[in-house]
Amino acid sequence: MERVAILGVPMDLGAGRRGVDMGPSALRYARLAEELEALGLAVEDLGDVRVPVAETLRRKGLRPSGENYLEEIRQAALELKERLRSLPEGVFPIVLGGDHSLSMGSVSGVAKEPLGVVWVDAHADFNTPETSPSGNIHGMPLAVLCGLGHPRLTEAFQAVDPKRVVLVGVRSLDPGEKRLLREMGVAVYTMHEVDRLGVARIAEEVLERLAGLPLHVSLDADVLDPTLAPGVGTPVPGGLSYREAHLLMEILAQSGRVRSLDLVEVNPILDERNRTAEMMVGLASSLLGKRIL
Ligand code: HAR
Ligand code: MN
Ligand code: MN
Repeated sequence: MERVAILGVPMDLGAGRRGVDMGPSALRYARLAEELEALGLAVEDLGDVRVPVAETLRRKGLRPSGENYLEEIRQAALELKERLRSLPEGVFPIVLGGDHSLSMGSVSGVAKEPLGVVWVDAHADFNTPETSPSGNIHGMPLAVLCGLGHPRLTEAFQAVDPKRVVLVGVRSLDPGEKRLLREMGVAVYTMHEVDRLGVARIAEEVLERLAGLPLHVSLDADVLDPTLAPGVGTPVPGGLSYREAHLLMEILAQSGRVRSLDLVEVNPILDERNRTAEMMVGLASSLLGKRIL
């Protein structure tokens, strides 16, 4: 029986608005563990990584230079990294967010060997302090993982070759991000490609491009169309449909190569009766092998 470890990161310090710190609770309340157990998986919830309470830090962590709460986020992501490093071989970690800055810790934590990263997001999260329009670190983690950004972050979390990263579902990019993505040669399937090619073809291309590598999937709830997933801080119209999102998870699951997963950016304050968390739990089930027939 495959073993799954759940680890929460109740952090919203990387986001521009409050509430994603409650995402891990919402995902647990949406019966993540029970749904996975129903698939025959052995699930253990390891609790949460320690994250400082935002109200104890307000103002203190805000930087005019544009990387808000850098040290606090770094520390939480480092703890996540260490906890993932110490998991026994063969355990499949699911990290619950929390804002997407935690993925600096999750990806670097699982990247003991060369790894392919599938970043499923309306955004590319490829800003640096210089290109970020907001100073919010949740817009920067993929750049950091590829070695770009604040040295305090890249020295701790650089972990992937940009050629082994694929973005899917993107529809909101800042000008500096576009330039950096091109310069680094990151593969980007925007919603334009989703419309033109379809998710099935894209998923096959992703598996081909990352051939032979174990895969980490980082799933940002805002990749979904906001009509399906209203509980996100930065909704962007024109996202993945219910079936597009599930089909992507199903095809990745069938490859047998996915080793770890992030479920991030669920904001229960902005949600409707927890439907965004429920949607994310459904997608996690598909990625871990749930089949229609
Ligand atoms: N690109 C914008 C910024 O850097 C918005 C970043 C977005 N938010 C997320 N991450 N939810 O995917 O400020
Ligand atoms: Mn994101
Ligand atoms: Mn996003």
